[in-house]
Amino acid sequence: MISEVLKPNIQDLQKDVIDLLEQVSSLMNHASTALVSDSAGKKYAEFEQQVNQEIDKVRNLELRMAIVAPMKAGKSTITNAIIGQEILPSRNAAMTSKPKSFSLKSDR
Ligand SMILES: Nc1nc2c(ncn2[C@@H]2O[C@H](COP(=O)(O)OP(=O)(O)O)[C@@H](O)[C@H]2O)c(=O)[nH]1
Ligand SMILES: [Mg+2]
Repeated sequence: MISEVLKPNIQDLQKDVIDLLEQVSSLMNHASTALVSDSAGKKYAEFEQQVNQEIDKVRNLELRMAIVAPMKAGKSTITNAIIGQEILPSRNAAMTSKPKSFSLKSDR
């Protein structure tokens, strides 16, 4: 039996990820400032911006995940398992033959 203490807590995980990304963002800012006269400085400023966008996604609990595999590999099955609902048919035959996109917003 897994103790309650060992169960992952979404708020703690979210905070840890945001803390780490903020450290990365700060490093990128430091590098872009230090290399301002170099072309690399611009690149680090872009990295910083990208990391900040990812921080916003983690704050809003947004997840974008590509699930790509051949037919009948289990894409629909794993999508349903991740979401926790049978939103896609999953059979031993071609069921969902076109690219699908879902947007599920957390209520939190
Ligand atoms: N043995 C086994 N069968 C699986 C697994 N995942 C999915 N399947 C079965 O493989 C078949 C195709 O799965 P599906 O999710 O529809 O594949 P998709 O075409 O990639 O979306 C279904 O009959 C599933 O029940 C798995 O991990 N193990
Ligand atoms: Mg499918």
